[in-house]
Amino acid sequence: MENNRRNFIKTAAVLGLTGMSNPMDLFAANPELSQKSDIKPVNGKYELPALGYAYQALEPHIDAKTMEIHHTKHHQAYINKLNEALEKEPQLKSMPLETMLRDLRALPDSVRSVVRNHGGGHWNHSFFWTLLKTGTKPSPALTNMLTNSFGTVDNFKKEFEKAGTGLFGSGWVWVINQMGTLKIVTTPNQDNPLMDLAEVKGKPVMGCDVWEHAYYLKYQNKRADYLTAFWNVLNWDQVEANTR
Ligand code: MN3
Repeated sequence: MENNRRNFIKTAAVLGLTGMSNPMDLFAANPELSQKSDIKPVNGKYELPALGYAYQALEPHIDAKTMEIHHTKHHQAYINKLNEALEKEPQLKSMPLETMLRDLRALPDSVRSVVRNHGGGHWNHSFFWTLLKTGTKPSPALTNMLTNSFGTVDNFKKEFEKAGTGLFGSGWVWVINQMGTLKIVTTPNQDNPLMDLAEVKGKPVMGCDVWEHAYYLKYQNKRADYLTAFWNVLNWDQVEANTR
């Protein structure tokens, strides 16, 4: 009984139904998400990871409705398409997603573009959710890294925003770690810097989804405003963890 009640509260919070002022209290870090680099199917199917926070947790910077649709519709759709494609090549189900993305050229023609687009979508969103949290700031160590790479933290932000607004169409802005130096890169669609076909390759330490579905409800066509607001919800602690 007690367990059912707890599960209900948890589910209600995830669905954004409780209206609690601090939904983070209900959640510990989600181990599934922290293992993002080893995303694998469970019983033959990739699954939608829990966010680990409520949809309204990022208000007012990213609104609850956007988060809910982005997670349950967009992210889920990438997973569904990926699962569907892998039915054609079931031997790939034992391979971590990241391994497939790093070597797309080695995949059978029948699934390569689906793994690139929808497998990329699954990896990118699983990574993105872990980067969202209000109330953190760059530690002295991360500030040092950013200063060494971009002059100042403010300049880093400016360059990141410029890359995001300058990206034509749908895609992602990333920060990659190249042997201790951080670098800003962009990718189209659901590509990412892990992929063998990426123009600039590297390990992502952060990324921002600049598809319109990530911001349109609240910001409409104003991608620049979304990118400015993004700094309020960036989990700097996770960014630092990703540099290690
Ligand atoms: Mn998206």
